Amino acid sequence: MTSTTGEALNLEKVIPNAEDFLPLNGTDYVELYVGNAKQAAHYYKTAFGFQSVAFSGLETGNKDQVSYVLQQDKIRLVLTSPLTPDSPINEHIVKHGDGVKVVALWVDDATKSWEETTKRGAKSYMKPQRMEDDHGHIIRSGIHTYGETVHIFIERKNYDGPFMPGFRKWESDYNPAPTGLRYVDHMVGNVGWGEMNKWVEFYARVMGFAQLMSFDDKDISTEYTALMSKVMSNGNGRIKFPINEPAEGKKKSQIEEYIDFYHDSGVQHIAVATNNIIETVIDLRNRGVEFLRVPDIYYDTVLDRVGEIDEELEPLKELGILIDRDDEGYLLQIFTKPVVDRPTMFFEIIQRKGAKSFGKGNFKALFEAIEREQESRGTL
Ligand code: TYF
Ligand code: FE
Repeated sequence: MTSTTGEALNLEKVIPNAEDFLPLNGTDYVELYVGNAKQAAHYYKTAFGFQSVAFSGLETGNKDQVSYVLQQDKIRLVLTSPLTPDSPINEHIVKHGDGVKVVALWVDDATKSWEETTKRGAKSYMKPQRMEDDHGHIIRSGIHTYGETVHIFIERKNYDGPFMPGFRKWESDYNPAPTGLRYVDHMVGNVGWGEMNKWVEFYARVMGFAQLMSFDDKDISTEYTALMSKVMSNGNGRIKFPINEPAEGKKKSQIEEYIDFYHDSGVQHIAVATNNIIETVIDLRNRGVEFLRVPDIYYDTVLDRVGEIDEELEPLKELGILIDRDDEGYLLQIFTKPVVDRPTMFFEIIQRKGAKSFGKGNFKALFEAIEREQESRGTL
């Protein structure tokens, strides 16, 4: 398997005609274990513009846990809280705080997905199981990945309900407008010291992913902190998982800070795509979402680096949106502050205009902005 530094690779050239033993249609849902799912659901509706879709809890006969399902275009979020002291979800929350438990992947055959991955060494989380109701049936199965995070494979070709059996449609009178978020572009995992290659190999061997890019500590370091990152992608490019590990610097890497507070490897950021980042970010800001900011001087030279772009520079500067270019085009991106109590999970808003990369040209300015946040928390 080949890799380059910071350059996008054409996967078809990397694995010509390779048979995909794990065809993936996309991200099915992302499930967070949270302390108060009702309030978290309100936050994702109000602040991010997600729509109410489905519910499971006491009213549907579920006495163990409560889940709210929210959706915005192709992005589906599930927010789950325990209802009893002996639910294992409690332990997850005690250890990690609110965070991503499940990155669910939409497949045509959940049984085959489980068989192909477990026979290549994945640890099973859930054997293939069929669940049915009036709307048909789904089949799901699951495997463990880094930390306590899991992948659940969802086969829903014989199902037309709002989410899956066990859930019913959630009709709410409170429906804030969407903010233009469209699909999950990538989801990033932070893993412990020296563990990046182990998880890169896991995605290659167990799930048939290929490495798109690699960034070493020389690419990703400021005067003070460093990290390393490799981007893994499935064959059709719909699922992209960068994996970060901390690297040695004068001060504490943001990845180490994450691991210190999450007490484990876990999902660091969910990058969501928009077709109009300026409108989306104005909307999100008006709804109270807080973003990281780079110094204004970033905008003095950015066009020398990225060349001509369709957007006016002034609103990008006003909002703190970052710009980068690769061989195929450019991208616009911005990062929220952590959206949970601990300095762990955050969102990236991204608009791609041809570029297939991840914003390498912004890493230094971005990581210096993160250091200022670490400084303010006393964790640098
Ligand atoms: O997903 C990426 O690789 C980019 C860059 O802590 C990035 O969004 C990498 C690490 C990080 C924040 C952003
Ligand atoms: Fe990202």
